[in-house]
Amino acid sequence: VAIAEDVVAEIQSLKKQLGATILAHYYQEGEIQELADITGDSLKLAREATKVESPVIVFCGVHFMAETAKMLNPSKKVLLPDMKAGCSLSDSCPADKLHRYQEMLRENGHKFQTVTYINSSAAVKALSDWVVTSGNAEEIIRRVPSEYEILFVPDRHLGRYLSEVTGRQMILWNGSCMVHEIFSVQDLLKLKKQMPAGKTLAHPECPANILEHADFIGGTEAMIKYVGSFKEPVDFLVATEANMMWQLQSRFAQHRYHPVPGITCACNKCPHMALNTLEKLRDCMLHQSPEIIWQPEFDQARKVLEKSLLNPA
Ligand code: CIZ
Repeated sequence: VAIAEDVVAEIQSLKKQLGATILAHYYQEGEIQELADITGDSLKLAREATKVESPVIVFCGVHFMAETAKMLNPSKKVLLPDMKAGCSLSDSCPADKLHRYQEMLRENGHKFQTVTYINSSAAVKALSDWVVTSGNAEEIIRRVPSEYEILFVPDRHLGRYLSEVTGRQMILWNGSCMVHEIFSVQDLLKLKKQMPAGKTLAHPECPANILEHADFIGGTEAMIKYVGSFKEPVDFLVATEANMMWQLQSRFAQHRYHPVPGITCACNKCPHMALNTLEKLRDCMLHQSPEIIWQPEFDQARKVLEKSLLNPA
């Protein structure tokens, strides 16, 4: 405990020294969320990043999120505590493979727009017409003119769900999130039996066999709104990255939160998000590294991000 307190004090002092704003995703450990100036999902954090006036942004999240912050506020130094904090969805869709696939579709006469989940690299965003998050995907898909087919990348589960709720046919990329893909249906059904009045929250990155048992389907900001609508104590069964429960607990302490177990784990956490620790948060400020450096593909990706995230219809 004493060591953690020292690190927290060091982080606070470095933050002042550098003039840093700490942004943290809801999937970070509670001790990191607690230290952040702003917590949020990727949509909220992307929008907040554009408003940061301090010279340094420390992004506690994964690589594509820090990259997005840099693209939307290029004059800032953007630090990420661990450069290896990646994303299985992003890894499933390399830009050269997507480019070849788009060419193949065009050669075969498809007229389509590419709608890309934010969990992707800047190079993939640069090949896209739109970037969506779980928070704005439905709205953006409704903006795609109906004469176009939609190529949705890289999350096939989110794409299937969005296709169902918007009624739009989609060509789906075969990617998935390593966290949301492995919730155990059997364990969820057991929990529901133990708590028949409980409410199940599921993220739309989960496969259909989990979503079909959910009382509420939505991204993390939507989950917060939904949970906040209950005044009396409720048992919530939570099928998203387990650190989300810290955020829910800190806002709505009257409820009880139960993680839906993964197939191989009782509490399903993202190993990439977990690479960021308090010590690495301190060290990245101390050394002003690792830093997100501007890449040539950022210019085009930035245009797609601005059109999609900062200009609501
Ligand atoms: O959009 C995000 O931040 C992710 C990855 C999940 C969510 O729903 O917040």
